[in-house]
Amino acid sequence: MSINAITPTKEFLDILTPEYKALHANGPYWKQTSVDDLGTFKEITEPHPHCAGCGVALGIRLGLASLPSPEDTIVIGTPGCAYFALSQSNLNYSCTAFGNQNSVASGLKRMLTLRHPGKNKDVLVMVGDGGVADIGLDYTLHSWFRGEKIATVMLDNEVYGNTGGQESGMTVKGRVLNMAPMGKKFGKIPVFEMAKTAGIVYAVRVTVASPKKLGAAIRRAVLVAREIGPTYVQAYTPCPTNMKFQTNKTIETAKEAEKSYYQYEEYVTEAAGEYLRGLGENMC
Ligand SMILES: Cc1ncc(C[n+]2csc(CCOP(=O)(O)OP(=O)(O)O)c2C)c(N)n1
Ligand SMILES: [Mg+2]
Repeated sequence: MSINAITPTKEFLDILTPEYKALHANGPYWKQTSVDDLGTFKEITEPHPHCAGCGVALGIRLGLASLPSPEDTIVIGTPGCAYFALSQSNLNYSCTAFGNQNSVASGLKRMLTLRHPGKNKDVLVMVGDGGVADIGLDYTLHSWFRGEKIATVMLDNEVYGNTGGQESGMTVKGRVLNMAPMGKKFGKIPVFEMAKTAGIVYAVRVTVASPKKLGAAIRRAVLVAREIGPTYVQAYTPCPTNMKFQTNKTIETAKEAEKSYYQYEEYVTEAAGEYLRGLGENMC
């Protein structure tokens, strides 16, 4: 893949939107970036189609700014709010049928490894909590048991945001939603803990209220997945539309969660730690 991987077709140039042209001209392919550089390049088209104050869109922007090799990365999504931003990024992107993202990612990673021996081709899954914890749970866990060298990011807004507000496995107990009027009857599925027993070699639980930590988590998850094994980042990305808080309170909401049930945790196996230290990564 080269920096020209996403190239507008000449014949269509005159009908492409200015936003898409700006994205192509100023996308994140040219240099290694970090969350500190946000605002100096475009990671997705603006305006993006998410609701005001969307935590998922913020999580995606932080993640895309942190990729170690964006030009050699393919992002795998699935239906959900994340899809709308990812499909408008200047990156190789593919959307799967709802839930089977880690199966598709496994196949792609194996194919890229065979096709480009000796080169790093990063496969990054970025999907919602419903995609990971509900319909995709078995595929996700099995990709971890198999030790597939892919990074999985859950953008956890604790709801099926895209379809109007049904409860997900990651919704907290008792939460009343547009389409869960009686309140959820059980607590969050412990995917973070399950990841550890399913063979994940590096995992981080984090929120969008800690942008540098979130960026570092995604960068490290991609790096470790190259050499050591499957990695997982669970990022809390609160949804003002469904949780019904003010659109300027997203970070505040995430900060509150950090103090109670969404504490930062970095789980590093010995092999992953040794590899990261060898790359000069100072652990949080
Ligand atoms: C097989 C299948 N079942 C159901 C759907 C409908 N569907 C689309 S998105 C979605 C929920 C997504 O929730 P989540 O993964 O949490 O993402 P969010 O929209 O909250 O970001 C559902 C049920 C679908 N597209 N395909
Ligand atoms: Mg969701």
